[in-house]
Amino acid sequence: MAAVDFKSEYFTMSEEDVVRYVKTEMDFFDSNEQLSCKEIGDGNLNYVFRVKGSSGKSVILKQAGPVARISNEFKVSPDRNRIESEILRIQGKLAEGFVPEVYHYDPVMNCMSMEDLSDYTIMRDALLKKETFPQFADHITTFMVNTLLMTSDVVMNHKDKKALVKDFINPDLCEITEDLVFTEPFFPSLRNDVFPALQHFVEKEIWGDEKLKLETAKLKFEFMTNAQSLIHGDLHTGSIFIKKDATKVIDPEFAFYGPAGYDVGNVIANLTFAYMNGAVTMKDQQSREDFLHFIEQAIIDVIDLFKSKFEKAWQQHASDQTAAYEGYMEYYLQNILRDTAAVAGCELIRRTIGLAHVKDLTSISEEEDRAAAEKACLTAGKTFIMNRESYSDGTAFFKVISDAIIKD
Ligand code: SR1
Ligand code: MG
Repeated sequence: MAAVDFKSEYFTMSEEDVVRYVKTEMDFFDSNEQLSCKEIGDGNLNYVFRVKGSSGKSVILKQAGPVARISNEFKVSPDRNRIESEILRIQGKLAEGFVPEVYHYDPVMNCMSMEDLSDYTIMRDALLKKETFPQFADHITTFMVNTLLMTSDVVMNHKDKKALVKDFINPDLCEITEDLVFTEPFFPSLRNDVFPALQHFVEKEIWGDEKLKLETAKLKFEFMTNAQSLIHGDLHTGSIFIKKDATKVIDPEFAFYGPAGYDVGNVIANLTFAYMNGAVTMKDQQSREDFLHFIEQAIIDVIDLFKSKFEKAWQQHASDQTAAYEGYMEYYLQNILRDTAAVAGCELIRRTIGLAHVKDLTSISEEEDRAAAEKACLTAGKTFIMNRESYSDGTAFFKVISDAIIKD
């Protein structure tokens, strides 16, 4: 077999290529170890390989392909792998212990290797099994405050921050968000995927609502122009590895300088999907109550802990002179909460009727239950967008979600 050259030309690797790559391009394993490799990616974009050695050591290798896995309509620059490896290193410094360790990045093969987190579970899957994680809100708010406030103009030297804005220009991935989150769900785009029982509801309440559409236009342009913080850009529960006492954020390939509330809003919306799933599928009353109570508290805590940690970090780290003017911090934080509500709304709607769905909804087997959960997501989503200026604490956020459920 001809030797594979990993140094001159990019190609998408098979499991066998990855074994050869790890042997020749990395020094992670001892030379005499037997290696096995499995492609384990279940995301919409990339290929993720786990390579195990006979000694028990293992490593993850992630490669960006030239098109998205979910559909080859999306031509996405493999440079996203550079963005991902660089931002993981930055986030690892700002929020130590909350992201996997990156071992290497290869700009020819557009791949990176990192710590194997096989003792963790993807949070969406764990929530679908109705596992609870009482420390989650504390962990994710530390991660978000540290990465969002510390990369903003409030804290950073403004020229250094602008250099980062340039490094993290991410046009292909931003275009996906502009289209899939802010545009297509709000008109009958061919790429939408509406559960048939909801067709009339969607036509009237979403596509037929001109006021809602106007608000989404405002939000889309804010997303494109507000270079506030170096955001993760896709912080849903499928981008979080979790176990009882630890949380790791993965997959930051959508990172760019955008509105801080984009990350917080994604966390809120994706906890809401887990809540809606539990609300319609759980039959045992006590387990249902316990699970729903855990999610309710997590939603409330994400907002309230984000606020209190943000205020504390601002007092400690704000460096801009004008940021210290009385009232400015409160104004800035309330704007993040407004953006959080708006983005939670868009995420709730786009994951229900857009191209990229979530298992929390699609796995609901009873048609009536799924329709009820999806309607509640759309109703809460609309309320969040239309009334986004109105929410200042976690209880107010949660009320939108509980009010959206049709009670019989
Ligand atoms: C074409 S990618 C579809 C979705 O998957 C990613 O995780 C992002 O959320 C994106 O919108
Ligand atoms: Mg992802």
